[in-house]
Amino acid sequence: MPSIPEPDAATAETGAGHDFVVVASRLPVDRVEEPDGGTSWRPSPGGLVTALEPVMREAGGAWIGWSGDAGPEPGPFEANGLHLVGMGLSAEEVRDFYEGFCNATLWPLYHDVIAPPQFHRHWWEAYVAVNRRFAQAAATHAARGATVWIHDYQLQLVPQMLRQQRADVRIGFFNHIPFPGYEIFAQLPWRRQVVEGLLGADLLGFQRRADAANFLRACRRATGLTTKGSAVRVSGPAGPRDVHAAAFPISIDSAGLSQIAQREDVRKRAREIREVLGQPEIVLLGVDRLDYTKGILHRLKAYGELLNEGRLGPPQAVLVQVASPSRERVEAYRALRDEVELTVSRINGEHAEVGSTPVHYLHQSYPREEMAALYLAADVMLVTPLRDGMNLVAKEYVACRNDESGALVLSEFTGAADELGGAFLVNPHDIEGLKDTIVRATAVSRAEARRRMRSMRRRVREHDVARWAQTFLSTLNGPAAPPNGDAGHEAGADPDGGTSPDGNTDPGGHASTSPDAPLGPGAAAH
Ligand code: GDG
Repeated sequence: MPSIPEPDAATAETGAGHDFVVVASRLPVDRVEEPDGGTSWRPSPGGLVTALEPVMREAGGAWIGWSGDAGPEPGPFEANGLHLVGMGLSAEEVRDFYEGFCNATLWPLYHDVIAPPQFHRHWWEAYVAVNRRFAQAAATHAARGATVWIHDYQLQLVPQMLRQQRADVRIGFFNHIPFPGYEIFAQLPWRRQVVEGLLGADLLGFQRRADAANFLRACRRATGLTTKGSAVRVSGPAGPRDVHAAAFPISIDSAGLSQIAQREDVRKRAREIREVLGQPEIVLLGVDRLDYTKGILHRLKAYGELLNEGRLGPPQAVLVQVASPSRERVEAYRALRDEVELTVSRINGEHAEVGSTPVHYLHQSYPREEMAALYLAADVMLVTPLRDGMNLVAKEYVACRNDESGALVLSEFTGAADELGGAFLVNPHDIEGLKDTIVRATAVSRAEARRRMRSMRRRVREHDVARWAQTFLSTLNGPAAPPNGDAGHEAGADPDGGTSPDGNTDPGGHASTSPDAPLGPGAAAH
């Protein structure tokens, strides 16, 4: 494992900068403290790094991100042949920027205020300061005319801050989480600054068309700018330019995961899992970060009622719920953990017998192979978020089901629901509907399960994460989508700026911004 070189040496090595720069809140590696007191880095493979690694290697790209610990800035270093630039956050910034503004303001706000967002001015100040440092690092490490791809809600001000320093670079931004409707977004005291921050990009990618439509509406309402189709017209020192906002649904390394699921050791492990569960007819599975957006409590409520009613339960059916630890220092997450664990205990207390447990609750993180074995062991996958940008777990389950068996129960409020038509779609708030759908999924005929799974597998295979990255980057670097022109731009209402009232700027009011209308080149490509 490579250790961190002296920053000066590494900076010298990066020379005049990189032609491709990824800016994300986290690095694709985790810091490991060695027994001898030294530090090394272990790859933390995720879909994003799998997708971007080939592009990074070909372009000699750099990845700018935070290591995940409070402390000094690691600076530039190399790990696994990738050029990485480690950003530092102080303990106060971890509290105010990361746990505060990112996880207790933006996260609940952008997930339809499932939990109440908190607004604190000093958190906002930390957000501005950290975004400025990331923008500065991007400006330092990008070569002339480079492509810079910024990721997610933690860094929404970086596009504008970077453009102010480096008008020569091409800037893309991808939002991994939903972009909320304006009525919710408008609660944010700094809504105009956030929209303006994002508009520093050339291309803004969202998971779903509805997210892009919400953003375009926020542009009209919060800044009074005009939009036409997927384009927002902004003015700059070099004259007007169009920023495009479109849907680019993210995916997974489908082939890689499917291969893992075919390995004999993984298949054996899947059989072992079913054995230790007592060879039930039906294994139900939930896999989520322990997050209030994931609808874990709704799922447990539905399952608990099915047990009470004798419609499901051991020895015939058992539920395995993996809830991987997440954001444990944020109060709402601590409260959720208590509630989930109380609910699981109640269900098990009431329904377990010696040697037979209805809910197997695992508050742990597992290696990728174990996750694949769990997906293989599960007859019915329960994905019931109240709101989710995409939900990769749904796609991972599908990718692992090489024999085309298994059923996916999927919330309508996930981005994945727009793509996986073969799923059993549910509204997780409708507990009776959720219960009926779970029972229906457990009783599906082999032929129907196969038909549903086959169509979902085709989608996930053809639209993998590499295609997602290629589509986004070729759109970003391609000829400007619709030509710039000043005719026909819609006038935006500007309650903040006090111009014309919002007559008819909702989606639906204009075909170009309706959630059902194609929104630009990305949408057309999928
Ligand atoms: C955000 C958006 C969007 C979970 N536990 C373990 C583990 N995982 C992996 C899953 C999956 C990933 O974590 C979770 O991805 P999701 O998409 O389900 O959700 P978020 O973490 O909320 O991700 C989301 C995503 O960004 C991408 O744009 O889809 O909407 O919220 O890959 O497998 N992996 C391992 N052990 C675990 O215990 N190895």
